Amino acid sequence: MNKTEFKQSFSQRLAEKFAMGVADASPNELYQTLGSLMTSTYSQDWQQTWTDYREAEQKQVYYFSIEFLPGKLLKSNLLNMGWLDMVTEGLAELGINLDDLAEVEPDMALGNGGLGRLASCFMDSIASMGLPGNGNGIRYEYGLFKQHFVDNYQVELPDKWLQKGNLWEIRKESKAVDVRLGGKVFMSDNDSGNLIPNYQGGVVLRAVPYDTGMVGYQNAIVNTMRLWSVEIPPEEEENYRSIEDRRTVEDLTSVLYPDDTSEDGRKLRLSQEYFFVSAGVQSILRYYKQLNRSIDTINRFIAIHINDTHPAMCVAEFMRLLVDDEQLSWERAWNLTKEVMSYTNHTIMAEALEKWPISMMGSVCPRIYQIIEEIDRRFVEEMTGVHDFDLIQRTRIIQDGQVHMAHLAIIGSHSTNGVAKLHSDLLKSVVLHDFYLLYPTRFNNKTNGIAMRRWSQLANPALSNVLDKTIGHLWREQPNDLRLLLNYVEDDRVLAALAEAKLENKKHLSTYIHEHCGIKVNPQAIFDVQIKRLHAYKRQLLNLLHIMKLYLDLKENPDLPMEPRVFIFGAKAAPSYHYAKSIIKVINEAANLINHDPMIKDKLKVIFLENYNVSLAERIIPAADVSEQISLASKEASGTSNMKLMLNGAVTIATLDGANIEIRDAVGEENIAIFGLTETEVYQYYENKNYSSLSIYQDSPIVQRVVKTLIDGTIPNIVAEGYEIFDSLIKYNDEFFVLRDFEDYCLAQESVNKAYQNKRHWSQISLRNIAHAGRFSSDDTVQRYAEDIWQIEPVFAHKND
Ligand code: 26Q
Repeated sequence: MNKTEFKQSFSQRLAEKFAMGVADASPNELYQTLGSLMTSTYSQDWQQTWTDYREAEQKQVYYFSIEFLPGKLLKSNLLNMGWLDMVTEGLAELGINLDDLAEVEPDMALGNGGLGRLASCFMDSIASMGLPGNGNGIRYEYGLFKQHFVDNYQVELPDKWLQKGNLWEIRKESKAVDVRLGGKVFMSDNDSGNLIPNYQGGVVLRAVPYDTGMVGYQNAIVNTMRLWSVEIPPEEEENYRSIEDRRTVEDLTSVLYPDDTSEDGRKLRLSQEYFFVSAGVQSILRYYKQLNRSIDTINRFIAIHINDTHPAMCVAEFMRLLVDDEQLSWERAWNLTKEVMSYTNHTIMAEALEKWPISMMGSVCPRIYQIIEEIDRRFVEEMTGVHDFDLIQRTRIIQDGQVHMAHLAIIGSHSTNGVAKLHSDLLKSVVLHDFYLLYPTRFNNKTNGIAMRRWSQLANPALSNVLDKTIGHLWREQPNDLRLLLNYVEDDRVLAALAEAKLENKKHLSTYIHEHCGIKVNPQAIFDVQIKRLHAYKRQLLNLLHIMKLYLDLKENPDLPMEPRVFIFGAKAAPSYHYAKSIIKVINEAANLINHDPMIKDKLKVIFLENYNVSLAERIIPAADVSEQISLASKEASGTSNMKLMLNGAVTIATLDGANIEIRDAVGEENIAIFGLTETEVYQYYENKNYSSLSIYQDSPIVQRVVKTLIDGTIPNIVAEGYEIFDSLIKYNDEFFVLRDFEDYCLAQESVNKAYQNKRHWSQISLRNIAHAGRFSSDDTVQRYAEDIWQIEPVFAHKND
């Protein structure tokens, strides 16, 4: 399609859909029109992709994830279709600004943070690499809550993202499957002497898939993200007369759990897990049977990936279908299951390792529980005599009345990977060491990556233009080409152009800040950014304490030589995470104090932007000068905002944690500010039990002065929260070593301040960060998953000409 044809089709579609001309249409009507033109165009490729996979009998991967966080799809689909420039220009000629339409689309926020966003970066990359892969998840009626600040507290509002419909999805009623929940099960022999399950009670629910096309980057490939929604099967209607009964069913896919660590498991969450696992695995087997191949070769055609433990029941559900329905022997079924399954671990935090009480699992999915018991029994039997008793007890699936989901995922799969080098090493040496002894070859690393096109071309056109002019266009497809920038590290014109692009982005963000917070910030100041979920281990508190130090220093000496700084936060706290919410309150109150203190002027501003999400990330990241990656070493599995910020030229202040280490290796020590305890030192403290935050507090006047601002009235309106945080640091011995790292952090901050004073030098550091970011492309990451774990290969893209 060319521009003229596009304009014509667009106007025609608008007339058909809304009986309107461009002048009368609202942004939403224009958005709907453009979207429908796009979907009806790529649907041919979508169908063709599927046909090609089936005809070639391609091995396909199914990425099971209880969260996906795609954000908005309009521009990314336009880019991938190769339409972005044409549509931008065509619409402009019709008097329409594409960005105004894009604004209308609600963020698809079916995830909490890193894990969900990673899944969506992977979906983009899998399609863009031409790899046969599908997403499998839940179509939540409500996405992650919307965050508002009331009286500087976080308040959660429902995210009704589907209210105006969702033009990217297709409801596929004919592909629905039934999922059984609850009831009882007992096994008996059938006529041919095979053991079969008999179910009593419980409910049968319909899982209806909604498919969304995952458009590959200009390769005519469109893969599928399949999200399941619950419905009452029409034939069961009479059993669901009361509103209450109906509601218990609808609840199943109603809301995303807003916690990014599992606290005590709730029954509804377990039901959600089984629901999407069972629906997904059943539909995979239905597809496979259409191929008319022996069930014994299913591992050559299907790979199932378990994204964190939430879908770990895939192991047992796959066994159930092979053993109960296909009547395979346990041994055959088990060998196939292990070959099909693979698992990614995203955390070492003990409280986030999922466990379910056996009574709950027995009541939600009794047959699955039986199968897990049998897997556990055979595991113990197989290992007895080979490994020592204690090791077996520590690694078995069922312990102390609980089902350990990570154990199920590891035992039932052929691959377990971490998400950054350090994290994968810690899995082997500490967190999952026992399993490493049992299955050394199953462990591997796959460092996370990001969808480069979204986080550079789409989010940062100003930088992209500079790159095009400097190193040509190829980086857009080959992110490793960003290295060519290094040839310009002494080129003043390029350095100035980079600085100019950054300034432009900072001006845009300043406008947004003014509109949303009523605060004027100086675009020439250092924009210092910490954006991620609010969590004690991520240490937003450390950032705040340093801000308070700067504040006190400035109060003492208003002429302090210091580059003006704007500290920018974006973070949601889990609604039930009291401490995290207190941190938000305290940062907001400190911001209010500092921003309105006439003595401070433009030197220091603190901005906490409400409702951090993918779209807000796309505004903040291009404007960032400094990237805060300050988790306690060993606690952040990888991080991915660190990669996005680096790609956009921000300079990182970091602990040696997660992928920060690989970022340092990429850019070199002179181009990153590293501080703080190493993971080894942290573990030494654990071992020797010799950390005392109190003695640090007592020995350091600076620490004392800063920590006291929490309780001495310096920050107003935070009596309860101030004491809560003060106590966490002093009375409860500072679990995340904030005080231990404080002074080193201040030094790192000071070095950043110094570096910024020399603008040319700063631009050079920034350039080196951009130049080395290519290695974190999720295109490469999924390629490694494809080769090492899934054993899938690209299809040759068909040509649609
Ligand atoms: C579990 C049970 C009940 C309710 C909620 C949950 C739950 C939900 C989400 C547990 C964990 C999560 C999300 C975890 C997560 O986002 N982890 C991050 O994953 C990123 C991608 O690998 C890493 O970069 C981050 O380091 C890691 O924190």
